[in-house]
Formats: sequence, C-alpha cells, structure tokens
Amino acid sequence: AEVAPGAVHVPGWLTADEQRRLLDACREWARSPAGMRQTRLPGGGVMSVRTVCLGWHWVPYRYQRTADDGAPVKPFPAWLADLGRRAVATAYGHDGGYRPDIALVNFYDAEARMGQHQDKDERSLAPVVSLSIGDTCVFRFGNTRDRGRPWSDVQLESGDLFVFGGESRLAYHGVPKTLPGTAPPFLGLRGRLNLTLRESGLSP
Ligand code: MD3
Ligand code: FE
Repeated sequence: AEVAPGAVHVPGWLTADEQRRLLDACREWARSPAGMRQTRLPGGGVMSVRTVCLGWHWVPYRYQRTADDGAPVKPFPAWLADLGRRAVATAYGHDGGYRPDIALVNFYDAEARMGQHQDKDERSLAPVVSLSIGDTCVFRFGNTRDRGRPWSDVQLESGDLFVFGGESRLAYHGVPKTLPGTAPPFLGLRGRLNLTLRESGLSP
C-alpha cells in the first residue's frame, strides 16, 4: 500500500525462513569487534536503540569506515544488496538500479524508542529499504517540514517491508513505542530488529 508519495508498505513480505536467516545474520553482526553499540549524540545523550552498521559506520551527521571501538566496519554483503533490489522492485515495480552499500541494524528492547528525525546523512537520495523483525512497533510517519503534525501512525510487524523514496525520502519519522511480547514465537526473539538499507553516495 502506498501510504504517501514514494512510501510503500508491504506487510508480511519476508517469509518465516527469511526472517530467521536475517535474525541469525543480525546476531552475528552484533558481535564485537565493530558490534552493536548505543550511539552517542552530540548533545551528550545516548540513543536507547542499539545499532550495528555494515558498509559504513554511522555517527551523527556522517559516515566513516571505523566503528566506535576503532575496528573496521563490517562489510556489506552482496546477498543483502540483492535483497534490497528485490525489495525496491516489489514496492515500485522496478529496482531503479538500486545499489545499497549501508545497512543500519537497530535493536529495540521493551523500552527503546526513536524520536522524530530526518535521514539526511546520506549523499544519495536513493530510497531507504526498511525490514522489520520481531516485536511489532508503532511507526510514526510525519511530514517533510518539521517534527510535528500531520503524521500517521502505522504498525510495523515482523516480516514487513517499507520503502521510502521520492517525496517521502526526507519525511520526519520515528518509533514512539514497540509492543513487547508480540514477536512471532518461531523467532525466539525478545524485542524488535529493524534493518535499513541505504545508498551512501560515497566512493568505495
Ligand atoms: C522514512 N529507523 O534507522 S524504519 C533509522 O524502525 C530509522 O529502526 C526506524 O528511522 C526503525 O533511521 C524506522 C523506517 C524508516 C527508515 C528510514 C527512513 C523510515 C524512513 C528514511 C526516510 C524516510
Ligand atoms: Fe530514520
């Protein structure tokens, strides 16, 4: 369903097998070195969400090659780029030559939230692909002007795909809450994982 221009929600896109495989991959990526960490914000705060990056390591306002512990960021695997292209093709009918080279894997425990923000640190305005695994969350999709209304709240469930391109690429968005205990039992996951795939626009 097209929720706004360029914003396409495909509920239940990932099969149970694909969700399990992605979860296994996330558990591996989460390990140190260059593993999951809570991002420190410039104002001194720390994000409640835990994040591991592939391809490029995100710190507020930029991407770098080195993780917070000084280790090289983990590689972005070719199979994940293929999945990203299939995702864009499913949402838009064609993949538009999508070549993602960044993945941000966010983990939400029962308390974690993400405030309304724009994703502006990429030099490419290619779409962002979002894949949800585990607990359902309330995803707040806002406008391109500010953090306030209008917005619409959408529940994202395990296996859902969302693609944000075109006019929606610079919309404010966030996760005001998750619904603990709603993950499908076959996953054996407490919490929520979200993978976003992006194009950096940076030279390899
Ligand atoms: C709309 N992640 O990593 S996914 C993020 O569930 C982020 O972890 C949230 O916001 C999460 O930056 C939301 C949905 C999403 C991701 C990226 C977007 C929506 C977006 C980029 C532009 C517009
Ligand atoms: Fe975001």
